[in-house]
Amino acid sequence: MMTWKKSIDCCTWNGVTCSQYTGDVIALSLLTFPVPCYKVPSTLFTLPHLQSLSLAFNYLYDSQLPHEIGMLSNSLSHLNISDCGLTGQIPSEISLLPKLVSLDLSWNFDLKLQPHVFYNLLHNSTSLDELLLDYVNISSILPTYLDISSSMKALHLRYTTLQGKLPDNIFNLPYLEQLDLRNNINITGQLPKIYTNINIPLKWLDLSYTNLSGQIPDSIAYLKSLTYLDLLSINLSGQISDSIDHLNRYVNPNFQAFELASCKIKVFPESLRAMRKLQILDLSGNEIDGHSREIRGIELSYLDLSRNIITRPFPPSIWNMDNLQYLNMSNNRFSGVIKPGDMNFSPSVIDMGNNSFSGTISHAFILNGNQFEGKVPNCFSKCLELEVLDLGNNRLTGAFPDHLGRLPNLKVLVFRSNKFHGPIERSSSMIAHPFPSLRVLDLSQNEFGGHLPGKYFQNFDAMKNVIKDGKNGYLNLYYYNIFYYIVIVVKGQQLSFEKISKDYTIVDLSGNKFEGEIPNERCTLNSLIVLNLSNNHLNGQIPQTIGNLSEIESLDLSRNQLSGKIPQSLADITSLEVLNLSQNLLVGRIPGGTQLSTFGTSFEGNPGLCGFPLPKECKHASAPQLEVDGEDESVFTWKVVMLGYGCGTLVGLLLGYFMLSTGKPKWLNAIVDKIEQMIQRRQNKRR
Ligand SMILES: *[C@@H]1O[C@H](CO)[C@@H](O)[C@H](O)[C@H]1NC(C)=O
Ligand SMILES: *[C@@H]1O[C@H](CO)[C@@H](O)[C@H](O)[C@H]1NC(C)=O
Ligand SMILES: CC(=O)N[C@H]1CO[C@H](CO)[C@@H](O)[C@@H]1O
Repeated sequence: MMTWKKSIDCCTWNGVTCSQYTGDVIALSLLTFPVPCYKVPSTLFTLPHLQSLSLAFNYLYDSQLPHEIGMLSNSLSHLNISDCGLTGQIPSEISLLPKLVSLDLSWNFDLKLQPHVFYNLLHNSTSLDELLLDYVNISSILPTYLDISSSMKALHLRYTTLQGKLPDNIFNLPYLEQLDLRNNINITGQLPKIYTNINIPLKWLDLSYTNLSGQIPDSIAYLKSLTYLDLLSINLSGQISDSIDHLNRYVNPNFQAFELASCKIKVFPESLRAMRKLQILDLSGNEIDGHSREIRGIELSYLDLSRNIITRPFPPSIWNMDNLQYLNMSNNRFSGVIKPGDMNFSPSVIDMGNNSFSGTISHAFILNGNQFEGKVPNCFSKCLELEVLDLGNNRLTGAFPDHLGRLPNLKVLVFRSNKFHGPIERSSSMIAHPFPSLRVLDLSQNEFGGHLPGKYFQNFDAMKNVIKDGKNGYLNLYYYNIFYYIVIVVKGQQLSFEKISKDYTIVDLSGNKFEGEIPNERCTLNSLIVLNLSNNHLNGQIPQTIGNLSEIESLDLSRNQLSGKIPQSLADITSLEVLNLSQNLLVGRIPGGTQLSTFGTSFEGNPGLCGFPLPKECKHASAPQLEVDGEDESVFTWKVVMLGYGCGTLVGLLLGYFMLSTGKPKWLNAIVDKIEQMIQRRQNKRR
């Protein structure tokens, strides 16, 4: 509302529409408030002629939808408060808005709707033509006979914890065009038979992730308007392929989406060939091992054949699908060579992981876990939208592809376990502001060498000055409804993440050949949470300024040649949960009286170290090193790294990591429970 100044006519404010005739405010669309808003502003309900109110995608911090919504009963026709963090009960006044045409309260994870209000909305709101309640907790039992007003065209009830048998008349609703009951795992029963072939207007049917069983009735072919069918993960038994091919025979050539994942299908349904307008094809998680000839000649924008047992060479016709945005071929046994130039298009997501591809890569996104060889091609530098590049676990060689530094949106870069070599920074080829958005850098298990990449660190703007108030949101690793994962080692465990907090960053340079000192810089890394420099050739002392890492939770410097004594400042970091200094050349007394003594095995393999928790007692002779700490020139400290995270931040990590770690950071406690719920729901949803 910052743009709203009192002096000018309110009808000219952003998002405000006034009636041409009366000058009354009739529509308000507050797509993202410029400032966080803590509740639904009650003044909104005093606009007596308001017809349309949209607050979607604003975060309203746990506020409730007030009863005052009833004050708009004479005017309100469109209400959209989706994805706003609303909580509590939806007031019953919502079903007393006679002019309401469209109601969208979806994606508010803690919102509840009482069953009687739900039935009123379905039955008595005679103007309502779309009711979108995805993720609202309704918990009511579906009636055997679904009695909805004749105006209703779209009913979206994903993940609403509805229960009971699928109503017998879902194919008998004369006006309903969209029915979405996805992810209501307590809905049981079978797909009802259809006894009439009069025009059934149903275009969109999503019954995925419900507990339906039985077979697809042949009469499903009567759904002549159907263009979107999603029966993903339904426990259908019997001759599923037969039913599909029956549908195949009667197939509506206008089909746009065909999603039959996890349905035990063994062959590509032949009817695909007839679906010339198909956009979305999801046959993932089946038992298909055959040819994919049937998808030739279709212009898909979404193709998921993952988790099958396809052993064929990769179908080249896919490379000619100009509109393809999402391609998931992972977890099959596709073989063959992908040649540079094969892929003439740039999908937002490609996942070809866990196959048996060989050859060089041309253009890709997530290609983790193949056997790609060769260099990272330059064509990536054209992917200006690229946010995540995971080429981990391949056999890529060559120097660090520093042209990636030009990608303005690249946030996650994973090169783990390849055969890259050489220095990361070559002053000759440094671009001015490399990697401005990078937050997660995993170059572990390669053969990179030279000094730690201080210049890069200096430029990682997205890792600096992060205000960790939990409000920065997440980089979601999903596209459409599909989630993919980034696998990273955190606190010694390999974890997979589907969502990355924008607050956190991680740098894992372990298992390389980096050499030289960890230089000193008098900056603060006060937000760093995870840093892994283990298994390199770093030498010199652990700098006194390490104490500036006041929030670090996981620090692994093991298996280097670090010398000198452990600085007291390290011992003073209270946030440390994992510390590993083993296999170095450290000497002297382990600072006592602090939590360092709880890191039992973190000091092993440093013959010169003594004192608790090591069994070796300290002799007085080992005291002299004490004087070495200080700020004089000879002390090696954190220059590179500090420079890098530049007075700002190398911050910790990902949501999953917080969920799995026992000690949640204090500032996160307030929101973590809610996020856990969300994740749980999403995980269930994925299931
Ligand atoms: C650091 O990296 C090494 C090698 O990649 C790994 O084994 C170790 O578990 C990591 N340390 C932590 C604390 O995550
Ligand atoms: C510390 O690192 C060493 C070598 O990398 C490893 O063997 C050991 O298990 C690690 N110890 C702890 C406590 O993580
Ligand atoms: C900003 C900050 O905390 N800087 C500290 C970094 O560490 C050195 C040495 O311990 C301190 O002198 C600085 O004050």
